[in-house]
Amino acid sequence: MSRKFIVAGAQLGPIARDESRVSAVARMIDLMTLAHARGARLVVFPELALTTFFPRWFMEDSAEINAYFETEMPSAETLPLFEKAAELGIGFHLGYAELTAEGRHFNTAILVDQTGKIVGKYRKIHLPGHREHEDWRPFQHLEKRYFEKGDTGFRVFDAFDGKVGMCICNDRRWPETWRVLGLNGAELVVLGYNTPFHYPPAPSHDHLQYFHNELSVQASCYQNGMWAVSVAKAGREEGCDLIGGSVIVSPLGEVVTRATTVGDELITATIDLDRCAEIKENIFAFAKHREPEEYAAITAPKT
Ligand code: CDT
Repeated sequence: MSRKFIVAGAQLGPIARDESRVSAVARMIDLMTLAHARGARLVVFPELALTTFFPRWFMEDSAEINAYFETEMPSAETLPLFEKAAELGIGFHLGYAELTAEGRHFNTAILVDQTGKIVGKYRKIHLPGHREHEDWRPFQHLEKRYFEKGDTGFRVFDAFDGKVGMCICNDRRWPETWRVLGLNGAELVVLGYNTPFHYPPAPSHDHLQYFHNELSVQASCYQNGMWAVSVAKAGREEGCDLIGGSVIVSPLGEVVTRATTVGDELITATIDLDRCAEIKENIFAFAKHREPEEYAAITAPKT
């Protein structure tokens, strides 16, 4: 049985601070409908796709903070996305801010199958930025303040006739993310990101933002023999420029397709999960060629 199918990345342009979830979901439904028209079985939405990227503001009031979080999924506002997916028979990946019944806050993503059922959940592990207000910055990056480190690990889910893993934004820069997903058998990794073009701690790196984005995903797909659909929330959001550059990358590390705008834009590609074997059974055949006894430093506690 062929494991070839079409996947889509649904890049979103900016979401204003006062834009409603209903409006964001309507934009996603439009992109999902287009993805279906192009024959896609799975459409990938960005990180924190239901609201503006709120960690750019320092907030102390818990009601104000919690207003950006979802206490149920689906909710009244997100249900139409699930219903549309089930109607069209298309799966999706969605990033959102999760507030659990126990009051825990996570930067979360889910994988939904072609019947509209949640089949996988991931909570972001590598949280970038800082905890306190830093007034020298033109904008804040307070993920360490608003989220706790994810507790799901890097699990891989049986879906879309293959093994599907997830990570979120900053996770994509860490080789450990992909290697653990690879060791868990991932053949396709789906992820979303919100990456400011300007990096205040090292502004001399700004011109390399698109390069580092592709470098991380391409190297990781090649080194672990997997496909990736990596999708931005992009454009000038509340005065802060977010990079676009959504890509679909092959297990050979090639960019198969790339977004050309910083707005709402759909990218699609045909992927064949069987092609992962070209890498997994050859140059990076883990069982044959890895030397884990030499890698203890990777899991030693940080100093
Ligand atoms: N959302 C997210 O993780 N963004 C980070 C910005 C890094 S700078 C604090 C990223 O790695 O793209």
